[in-house]
This record gives sequence, C-alpha cells and structure tokens, in this order.
Amino acid sequence: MAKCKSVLKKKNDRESLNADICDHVVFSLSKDIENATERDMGRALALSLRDRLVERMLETRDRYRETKAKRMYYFSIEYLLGRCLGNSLCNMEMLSECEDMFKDLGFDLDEVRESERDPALGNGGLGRLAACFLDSLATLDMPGCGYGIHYEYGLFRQSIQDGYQKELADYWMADGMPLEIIRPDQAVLIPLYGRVENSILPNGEYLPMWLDWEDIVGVPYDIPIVGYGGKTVNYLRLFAARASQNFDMEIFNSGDYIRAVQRKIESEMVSKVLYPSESVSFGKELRLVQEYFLVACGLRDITRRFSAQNKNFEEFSDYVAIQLNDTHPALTVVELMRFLVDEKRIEWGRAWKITQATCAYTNHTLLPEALECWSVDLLEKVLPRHLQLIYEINSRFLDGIKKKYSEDIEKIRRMSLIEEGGKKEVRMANLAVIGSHSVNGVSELHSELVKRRLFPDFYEMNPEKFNNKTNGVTPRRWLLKSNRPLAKLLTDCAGDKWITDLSELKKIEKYATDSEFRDKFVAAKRENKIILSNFIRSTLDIDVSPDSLFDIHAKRIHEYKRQLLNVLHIIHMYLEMVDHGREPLCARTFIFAGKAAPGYWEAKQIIKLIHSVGGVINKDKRVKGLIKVAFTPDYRVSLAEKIIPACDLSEQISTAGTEASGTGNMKFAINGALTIGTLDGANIEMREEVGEDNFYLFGLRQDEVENLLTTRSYHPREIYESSAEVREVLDALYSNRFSPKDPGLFNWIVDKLLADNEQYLHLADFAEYIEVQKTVGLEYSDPVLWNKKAILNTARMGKFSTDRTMREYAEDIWNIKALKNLE
Ligand code: 26W
Repeated sequence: MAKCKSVLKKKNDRESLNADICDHVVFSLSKDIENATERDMGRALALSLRDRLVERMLETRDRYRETKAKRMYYFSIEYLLGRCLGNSLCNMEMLSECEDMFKDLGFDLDEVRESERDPALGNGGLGRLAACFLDSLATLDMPGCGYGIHYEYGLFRQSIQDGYQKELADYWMADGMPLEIIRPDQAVLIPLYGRVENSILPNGEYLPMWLDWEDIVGVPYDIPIVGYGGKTVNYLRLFAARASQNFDMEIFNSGDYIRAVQRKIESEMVSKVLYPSESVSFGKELRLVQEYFLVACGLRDITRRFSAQNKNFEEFSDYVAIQLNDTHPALTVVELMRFLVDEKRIEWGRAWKITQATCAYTNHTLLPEALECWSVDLLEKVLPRHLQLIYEINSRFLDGIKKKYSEDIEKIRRMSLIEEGGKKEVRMANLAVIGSHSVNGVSELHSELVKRRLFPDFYEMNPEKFNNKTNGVTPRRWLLKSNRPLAKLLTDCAGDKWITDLSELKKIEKYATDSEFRDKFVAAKRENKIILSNFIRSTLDIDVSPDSLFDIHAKRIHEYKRQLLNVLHIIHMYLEMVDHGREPLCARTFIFAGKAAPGYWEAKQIIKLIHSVGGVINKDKRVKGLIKVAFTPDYRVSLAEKIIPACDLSEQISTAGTEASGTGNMKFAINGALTIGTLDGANIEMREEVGEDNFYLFGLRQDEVENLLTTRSYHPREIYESSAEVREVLDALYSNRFSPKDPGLFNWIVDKLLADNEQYLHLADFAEYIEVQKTVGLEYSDPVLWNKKAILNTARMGKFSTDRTMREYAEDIWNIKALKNLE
C-alpha cells in the first residue's frame, strides 16, 4: 500500500503559484500569457488551486485507508455550494496573497471571482446545510464525504418582469467547473424497471431474480472540499447519468437509429434538472428515479471501497455510516437490504441489523404536504424487487408491533409503511425511521415536534432513537469570507481562533460598550451597507440610503415564512405617514429576496405584491427618504453573501411550529444583525444564547398556535372588526391602492387572511409585530444601544457553528473520529 505522502510537491508561495498559473494559461487553456483575459486568469488560478487540492485529497485518502477509519457518507439530493474558488482559496489561506498577486498582474481578483457561476444544486436550507456540513467535516479532519447528483440544470434563475417572477434555465456548467474531477473509471451501473422472477434453488433456498432491467451509468464527478487550514481535503461526489453501452447495442440491432438515440437521451434525463420545490411532494416518476439513482450510485461506490479493504460485510457498520438528508434518499434502507440479502446472501435478521446500524435519518420539515409518499404502482414499475423488499420489511415490522401492542389496529395502520387509503402508497418517512438507528430534528423545538407530532407511535416504541442536532452554519463562508471588514475587526480584537472555534467570539462581549470598538463595528457594517446600496442602485435603479435601517427578509417565498406579514407592516407604516401624518421613528429600507416554486401560485403573487407596494411607495415623494422597498432578484448563495453582512434587522417571522430550524437566521445574527422573530425553530435557541434583551420577540408560541388550530378557534374577522390598523391595511389592499391598473389583483390575499382556516395566523400576530417594530425603530435611533445589542449578537452566536453540529453528529450518531493530519 502506498505510504502517506507527507511532503507536498506543490508549494503555496507566490512564485510557485505564479508559475503554475502561467503554465495553465498556456498548456491547459492554450493561450499566450500576454493575451490572457480576466476569465482565462480565473480559470488558470482555479486549475492551479485544483492541483494543490488534488494532492491533498490523495494524501487525505491515504490517511483514511491506512488508519482504516470509519467514514461517514452524507446522502443528499441537494447541495447548495455557492461559488467555490474564493471559498477554497480562503480555506487554503491563500486569498489575500492571490489578491495581491493578481493586482500585480493587472487583474482584480474580486472581479474574476464575481464571474464564477454559483453551482445551485439545491433549493434552500436543506441543500445549504449540507454544504456547510461538508466544510466543517473537512475543517475538523473528519472522514465525511457528500454524495449527490450532478444536475445539468441547477435551481432556476429568477428574473422579474412587471413585478412577476419568471424562471430561466440555469445551465451552471456553461463555463465549465475547473475544480471538479471526472472519474469515468469509477462509473457504476444502475438497473431500473424490469421484473422479478421468483425461483427456488435445489436446496430449497428462495432466489428472487431481477430480470430484464434497463440500465443507466452513473459517472462520478468529485468536487474537492478543503477544510480550513488546508490539511484535510474531502470530496463531494456527484453522479451524472449516462446511457450505457447496451443502448449502442440496441442501435446496432434494431436499425432504428433515431429511436435508439432518443432512448439514450431519455436515460440521461435522470440527472438533467433539479426539482425546484422545497415543500411539495412531486410523485413524479423521474423524481423517484433520481432518488434511486443517488442511492444506488452511492451504495455501489461505498461497497466497492469497503470490499477493497474488508471482505466481511458483517462488519459493514463498523466502517460505514450513512446519513439520510431527509427522506429523499430513504431508499438506501431498501437498497442496502437488497445488496446484503440478494447479493451477499446474508440472513435477513442480520442484514436488517447491519442496515439499521449503518443508516441514520434527519427530518427537515414538519409541513405535511412535504412528507414523501410513493405510489405502489410506480414503485412496482420502476423498482420491482425493492417493492417486494418493502413488503417484507413491513410485514416483519408489523409482526413485531402486533406482538408488542397485541391488536391495536389503528396503531398498526398508522405505523405501516403502506398507506392503504385509496391508492396504495409507501410512506418514505416511516421507512427512514424504522431502517435507521437514529432519527433527529434540526432544532430543539423541531425535534420535540418530530417526536410528538410526526412520529408519536415510533417514539413510544423506540424513544432512544430520537435526538436533536441543532443546525449551524460555517463561519468560514458566512463570516470570514463574506464579511471581511467585520472578520478583520474580530481578528484584530480577539485573535483568529474564532475561525475554527466560533465560541471564541465571546471575547468581544467586553467591547459591547467600548466606543472605539463600536465605531469600528459601525464602520464595518456601513461599508457593507454601501456595497449593497450601490448594488441595488445599479441593478434596480432604486436609491437607498446606507443610513437607513436595512430591514431584510431573505429566504424562499412561502406562506409559512410570512413575507405577507412583513408587507402588511410596510403598508401600515406607509399609511401612518401619508394618511395620518405620523413620521416613523427611523428611516427604513425593506429588502426582500427569495424564489417562489414555479408552481406555487400564492408565493408568486406575494412577489408581485412586494413589487406593487414597492412601486407605489418608492415613487411617493411624501415618504422620500423615509421608506424604500427593494426586491433583489435571483437570491442565491453569492447574493446572500452580499446581503447578509449589510443587514441591521433580520426578519425570522414564521408561524411558530412551522420552520424546522432556519439557518439564514444564524447567518444574519453572526454578522451583527438583530433579529425580529417568533419563538420558532432555532430562533428560540438563538434568543437564549444572545439574551432576550438582544432579540425582538413577538407572536404566539407553538402551543398557542396548535391550540387555536386544533380547537378551530381562530376567527380573523373578529380581529379585523376590532382593530383599526388591521382594517386600514386590508382595506387599502382591497381598494386597489397598490394595484390601480389591475383592480382586484390582491383581493384573494384579503379573503384568505380573513378566513377561519388561514393556517399561518397572520392577523393573530399582526398587532404585536407592529408594536415590536416600533420598538425596533426607537432603538435603532439610539446607536449606542443598538450597536451594543448588535455586538452582543455577534459575540454570543458561538453555538451556531456547524463545527459544533458536526462534532455532535460524529459523537452521538456516526461514531467517527477526527484524524489528525501527518503534517
Ligand atoms: C419532497 C419535496 C421536498 C423538498 C425539500 C420536501 C422537503 C424539502 C426540504 C426538507 C425542505 C427544507 O429545505 N427544509 C429546511 O431545512 C433547513 C435545514 O435543516 C431548515 O433550517 C429549514 O427550517 C427547513 O425549512
């Protein structure tokens, strides 16, 4: 076996890097150095960086092999990586050096970096969390890699026309992805469709045979994931679907060339596009195939690697942990059983124990419409052997329950993997729960609700399985890289240990009332606000003052996240000024960003509403300099990196009990924004950490919400009748004040908000929201008070680093260890 390479050939000093960049311009890009454009220089830099990463990646791999380390594989249908060049340079501690070098060469590295497309292979929170996890695992020197799909089209790009969202295709690979490494030699073959023949061997053993399947090839593309300090380089392995050679055979045999090529193209559809929704189950065949494709490619890769080191699959779970990122990869449970039972001929009970010991499941949403179910008919067509296995898993599982709870038919019905009503469906969440040894939620409140609301029967049966792992974010991307003015100030005052231990920022607590520090903190925030103001001016032609309070709501557009409540407040503030002549306590800029799922009509209407309200307010001279509304289109990681550092007030106002955790909330607070929020998701823990005086709390608690909803005692019309403020705002919407050219456009909103079945309780929280927003305005006008609170937010967010989150998963669920580098 190869020895660990403790001596790296590629040096990071300027001369070596410079020479490599020139080499890549000539030999990889085939250009003269004199004619190299900014884009060429960016690519050459990325290729030179890749050389360094690859070397370290091989070294890391050797280290894992030689120590026979247990590894964790993160299975996720989404990864929202964001741009990779700057982040990798930052983690390699090469960013400043490269900037200087580029300046000397006559280029601006910032501009080069701006031209990199975001790989947007995810929808929102779940995919971004996966990306933060990978960064932390590598930084902690832990053997943990990601497995996913190499979508050709990422999440749609959003443009706005006449206030409406329009979707554009995101062909993110147009300029190539210089950091990735294609590995055709490690391609895997995935069977689909076909039928099962049940035969019996002469010795009486049952031998199911999956026959007549079609196959697709999964080709791995590796994106190196470098930890901070550059020692450990793990990878994210994304599989692209390719047609197999068999298709070529078919062309040859059938003579129907065009039809055969069409089939080839169809099979490559599997990794063509990311499904663009966060919150509805799709039920579409292609999506099921994608989910199986991820699972099957991932498991084949893992079992191949395991076989190379260890032949005894009884020991599989001693060396392999698989984390299921929501139910999308839940078929892992079935595919691993198929592999162990059908291919390795391991006895069912043993195989089940190995499977459970290997798999763990994280739930990321409580919304009932997002819980995945797959129709039995579809499973039968796409994965006939897997459906058999699901039935077998279910029947053994239900036998166990019957023994334990005798004949509680209702309980058995609820816990079954098969939903029997109408069209038979397989409940993927139940499958993930019973096939795993650990089930976790992503914040304390959410984890409680996972036990009580989602899986009460499973919790009663196996309480020890259920646990909480509060989310976090990586401080490298979300502070060090995206907010360099603040990062520098923090390092100057508290040293640089915070980069890998965010709790070190406690050290700046003592400066919360220090005027010199405060001035610098304010200056850093102002620098970020100026950058964002300029961006808004140049892209939207809206003039916003960096002296105004930047009140920001940036996340996917969804009714439960209540962008509507924010708009109601804006309208209220506007009416106070123009109808009642009451000046606000401070000038505000309301900034929105977020995409609506293409098929989610209400969410798209909310985007239109924001534009319509903004359109009226922004051109009304009476409120000039006092309120502005801006919607920055195409929210994505790179835009978040611009927006978040510039925020004063972060809107985290979901109805209590609906947002599993939130992670944007953490990014804003770390960057010194104050939060206005409900007691939902991780807001609760953030408030505990930063202190209740430093958090603007409002709204019903989760138990109050639950009570109102279950007793059907929410009657918003009564609120409308009794509150002049509510009436004014809703009447303004109804009277077409914001839609003069489109009468009745927003009537549906008023109707919905006034209906007893309005499940997000906007009007129940309205009065308190308005009240607390007044306090916000008052306190913002007192910079000493405001900035003391803002500084304490940054100082006390240590808990919300994914370094902490990953340590907890590693210790409590995966049983993997940090592997110190040889250097
Ligand atoms: C089947 C369609 C579908 C697709 C995606 C259903 C559900 C999802 C995700 C689970 C939704 C999601 O992204 N959830 C978010 O996960 C974040 C990371 O844990 C949390 O911070 C957010 O609160 C949660 O909404």
